[in-house]
Amino acid sequence: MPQGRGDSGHPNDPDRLRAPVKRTAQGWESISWEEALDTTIARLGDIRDKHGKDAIAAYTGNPSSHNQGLMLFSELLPKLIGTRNRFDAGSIDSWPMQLVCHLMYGHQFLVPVPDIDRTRHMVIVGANPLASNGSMMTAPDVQRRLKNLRERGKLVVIDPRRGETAKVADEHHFIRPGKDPWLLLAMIHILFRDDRIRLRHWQDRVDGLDEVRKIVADITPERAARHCEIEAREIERITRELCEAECAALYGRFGTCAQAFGSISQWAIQLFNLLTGNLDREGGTMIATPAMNLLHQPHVAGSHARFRTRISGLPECAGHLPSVALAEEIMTPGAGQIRALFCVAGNPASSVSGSAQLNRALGQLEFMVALDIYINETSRHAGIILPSCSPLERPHFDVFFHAVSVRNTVRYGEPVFEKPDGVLYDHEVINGLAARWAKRYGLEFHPMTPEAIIDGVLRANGEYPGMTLEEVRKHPHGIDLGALKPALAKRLEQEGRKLDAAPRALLDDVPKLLALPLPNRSELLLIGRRNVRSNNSWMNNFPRLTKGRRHNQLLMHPVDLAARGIADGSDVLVSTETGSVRIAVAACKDMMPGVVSLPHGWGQGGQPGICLQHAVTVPGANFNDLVDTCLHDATSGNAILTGIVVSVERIAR
Ligand SMILES: Nc1nc2c(c(=O)[nH]1)N[C@H]1C(S)=C(S)[C@@H](COP(=O)(O)OP(=O)(O)OC[C@H]3O[C@@H](n4cnc5c(=O)[nH]c(N)nc54)[C@H](O)[C@@H]3O)O[C@H]1N2
Ligand SMILES: Nc1nc2c(c(=O)[nH]1)N[C@H]1C(S)=C(S)[C@@H](COP(=O)(O)OP(=O)(O)OC[C@H]3O[C@@H](n4cnc5c(=O)[nH]c(N)nc54)[C@H](O)[C@@H]3O)O[C@H]1N2
Ligand SMILES: [Mo]
Repeated sequence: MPQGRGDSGHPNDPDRLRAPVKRTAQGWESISWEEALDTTIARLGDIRDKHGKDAIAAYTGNPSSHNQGLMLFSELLPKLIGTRNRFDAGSIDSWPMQLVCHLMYGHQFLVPVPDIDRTRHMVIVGANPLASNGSMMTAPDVQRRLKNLRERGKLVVIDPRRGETAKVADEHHFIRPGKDPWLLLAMIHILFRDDRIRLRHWQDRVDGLDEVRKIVADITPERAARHCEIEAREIERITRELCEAECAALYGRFGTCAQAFGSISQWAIQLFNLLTGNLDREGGTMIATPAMNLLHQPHVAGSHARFRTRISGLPECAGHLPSVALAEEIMTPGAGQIRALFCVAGNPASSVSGSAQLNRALGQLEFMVALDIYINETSRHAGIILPSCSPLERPHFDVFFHAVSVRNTVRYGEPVFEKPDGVLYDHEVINGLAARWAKRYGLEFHPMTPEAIIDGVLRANGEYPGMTLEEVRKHPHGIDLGALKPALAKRLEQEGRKLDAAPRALLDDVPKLLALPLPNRSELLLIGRRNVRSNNSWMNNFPRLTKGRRHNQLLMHPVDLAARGIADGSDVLVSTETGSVRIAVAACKDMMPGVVSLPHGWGQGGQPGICLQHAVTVPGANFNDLVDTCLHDATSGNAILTGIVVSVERIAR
């Protein structure tokens, strides 16, 4: 192994693709950009001509949100093609949150962010910012910020695992996975019961409060406690303390999105902040008003259920379809069947539920093109892979994450390394494809650069006069535009609308939640976790990140291990009706008894065709081999990736 390999990230990774490759009977072959782009469009065009535009699907992965070229360009080709089969990683992540914001506030990016620097009381439900660095809450050095918060007030974490953030909190409560809606709706029940509603500036600006009151009327803390396994008197106290704090913020992320009824959880979180007078208030939760203001873009405001997937009838959200439906849409014959995939910075074969099924589906596509830097679980199925610069070789402007930042900020980061010869930026690859498609179909197309678009949006934002990209570039460490300010009520007023506290799509789902039987306590439930040394599925090829203490075992409480006669450190078989994986188990008193935890994004080893020399040697298992694609949040179609019923067995020697 070369000295220092991987020390500076992707530029040194010997497996990183630097030129386009095509799959041949003899293996992968490097080809020129001309050939790669021409062939890709010829193949996609032929499929479109024969089977129609919906026969080409697009999938956009998570790194797109962290990449200016992809944030601004990944939709370009799918839109030119005109396919409605567009999927994204948001639907295995945050759709419930964005959908709720769209339904309540009218825009999917009107995401209230905890005012972490001023709040006096923060309750975190289903997020672990110390591992994730925050999510839909851009909070650099979150550890220091939480420490300061604790000096001012109190931090409470509600999580089935006593994880990194819970350990630095004042208080932690275990909760039964997937049962947050019970806790959160009971907290709202208490507000109505005890006359604790404080609307402040929202008075007369909210519709639907009566419906909310009615729907929580029977969700008493006692009833909720039997589902979520937090005692009723603790639910009362958590609620009371939030109400009595001078200002408070309730924040929930991945754990409360990718769960059964994730949309109801997210709705209840927004409602709670509203009803305690903390929404749109300093020290509570507020929307960011950054220099790059996506809120001025009405075409990205979001939408819901305007059309549905062909087979299972799952709803679109913001024009995209839920990724849990991708496999069946490829595998089920008939009009509208997907036959080609344009996969952009995504690894659905690892990251989406039902990995085994999706791998089979991807293998049966007529053609797939992957914009990716690696040959991994997903791109190994491609006919052509189009690589791009590594994150350190391109400039970076955070198109999205300033919009959910805990302060208003703007920054343009210059590349750390020079762009290598012959390597293209992601947007250049997409422009090359779009130009060819436009030519083939006689469509109009004018290539742009991310910088031109960003500059245009900065200039159009009247809030920060004189803000241009040139100005931002003069400040390599970024410009701090100040603390968040209340802006949501004003915005709704300008739009002549009220906040919708009781969107029909959410109300309609509550009876389904209430009809659920009490949990079966003998069931073992699987949850995930994140670690600072890995990022979803694609950072496992760096020896420096995978050496030392292993962090991807199955964590299990000693009581659960003993009940099954399993020894700490041994290999176990984790199974569901969908699949099973073999993995080492580690005893962990930080787990809630009855709950086990396995991180996602692992298990490259033993799979044919993956060209990640180091990652394939790292032991691990793919969580999503265990998850059925039929598991989704009914309102949004988001995948359920937590609270999965599993069995864990000793492997006989
Ligand atoms: N069980 C379980 N499943 C989960 C989760 C979980 O917690 N548990 N988390 C979910 C979440 S939150 C998310 S966001 C998804 C992620 O799902 P995906 O976005 O589908 O998967 P990633 O693992 O992030 O893979 C990203 C891909 O992009 C490539 N890539 C990285 N950088 C670049 C770049 O700059 N340009 C290009 N062109 N390609 C690049 C990588 O090589 C990799 O193939 O996974 C979800 N799946
Ligand atoms: N180092 C690192 N950072 C990352 C990522 C990464 O892979 N690695 N991924 C990035 C991405 S794509 C995202 S979306 C963000 C996610 O950011 P976060 O939402 O902060 O992510 P997680 O660390 O997955 O935290 C989810 C927490 O929910 C808990 N949980 C699981 N199920 C339940 C439940 O049913 N109820 C409750 N109350 N809690 C539950 C888990 O134990 C975990 O502590 O992180 C981002 N940052
Ligand atoms: Mo994510």
